[in-house]
Amino acid sequence: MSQKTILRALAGETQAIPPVWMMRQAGRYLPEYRATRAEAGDFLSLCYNPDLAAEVTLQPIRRYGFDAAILFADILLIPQALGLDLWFATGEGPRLSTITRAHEVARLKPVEAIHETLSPIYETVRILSRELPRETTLIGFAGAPWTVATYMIAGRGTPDQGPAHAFKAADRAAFTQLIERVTEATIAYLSAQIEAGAEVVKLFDSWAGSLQGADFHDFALQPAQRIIAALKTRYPHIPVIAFPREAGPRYAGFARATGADCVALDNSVSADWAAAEVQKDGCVQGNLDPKLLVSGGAALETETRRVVQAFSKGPHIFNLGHGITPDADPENVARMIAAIRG
Ligand code: 1CP
Repeated sequence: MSQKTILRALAGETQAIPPVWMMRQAGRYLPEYRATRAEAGDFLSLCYNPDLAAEVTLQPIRRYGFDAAILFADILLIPQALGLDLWFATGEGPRLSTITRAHEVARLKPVEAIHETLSPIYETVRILSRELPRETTLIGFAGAPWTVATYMIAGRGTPDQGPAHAFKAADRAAFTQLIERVTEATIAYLSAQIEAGAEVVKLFDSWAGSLQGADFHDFALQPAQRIIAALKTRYPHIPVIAFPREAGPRYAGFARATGADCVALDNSVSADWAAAEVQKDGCVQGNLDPKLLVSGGAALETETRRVVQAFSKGPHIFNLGHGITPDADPENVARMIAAIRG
C-alpha cells in the first residue's frame, strides 16, 4: 500500500483524516501566483512555460501542504493542439475560433499531431514529478469531451451551452465525430501525462449537467467510459477521478458505469445523499461550497466539519464543489485545512 494519502483514498481506504487538495489551488487568489503569471506575460505563456507552470503548481503545496498537486495547464489546450486558435481576452476569459459545420470537424488536426503543441505540458509534469515532496500526489487532467466541445463550438464559455446543443441537434453525426476526435485526443494526452509522471488523472466535465436524457449517456457517460477503459488497459494502476459536474441524481452509479475510481461532487448535491448513493461505490471528493472561502467565519469551519463527517465512513478526498475563486481569502484556506486536520 502506498504511503501517499491520496492514493490510499483512491484505492478505497477509509482514513481518519481525509487527504485534501483544492480545485484551482494554483490561481489568482494567491499573490505569488499573480506575480509568476505577470513574469510569464499572460496565462497561455504561463501554461506553456514548464519552469513557471511547475512553479505555480508548487506554490500552494509550499504554502499549505496539500496532499495533491494538480498540473498547471488548462482544458482548452486540447482544442488548440487540434488546430483551433485560442487566446485569453483580459478580464473576459478564453476565446477560441469556432466549429459550426461538419467540414470544420473534418479539418481538425489528426490526434498524433497534438504532442507537437502539448510537449511543454509533459515537461512540466516531468519537473513536478522530480520536485514534489514525496508524500504529495501528482494529478494530471483533461477536460471531458462534451465540456471541451462546448468551447470548441461556441468559441467561449456559455451559460447554457446553447451553441453546442444547437450543433448537436442540427447535425448529430458531425457532433458525434467531434466528440470522438476529442475523446481520442484526450486518451493520447492523458497517456502522455502518465508517461511523464502523473500518478492520477482527472476528467473535468464541468457542463455535464446540461446534457439531458440519452445525451447524458451518449456524451458524458460513454466518452468517460471509453477514455477510462483505454487508460486502464495501458495503465491499470493509475486511478481516475471523474467530475460530471451538476449530474445530480446521475452521480449515483457513475463510477460503476465508467470505471472511475473516484467521483468528484459539486456543491449542489447533499453530502448525506452522496455518502449513501455515490460513496457506496468507492471514493468521493468535493462538495464544499467555494463561496465559503470568500466569506469565511464560523460557517466555513462548521461546513468543512460537516463534509468531513458526512463522508467519514468511506474513502474520501476533501475538496471543493468547484474551483476556488480569485476573491477568496488565502487565510480562509488555512482555516479550512486546520478544520479538516483538527
Ligand atoms: O487569469 C488567469 O490566471 C486564468 C484563470 C485560469 C486558471 C488559473 C484559467 C482560465 N485556467 C486556469 C487553470 C486551470 N483550469 C486548471 C489548473 C489546475 C488547478 O485546478 O489549480 C484546471 C484544472 C483548469 C480546468 C478548467 N479550465 C475547467 C474545468 C474546471 C472548472 O473550473 O469547471 C474549465 C471549464 C476551464 C476553462 C477556463 N479556463 C480559464 C477560465 C476562466 C475558464 C472558464 C471559462 C468559462 O467557462 O467562461
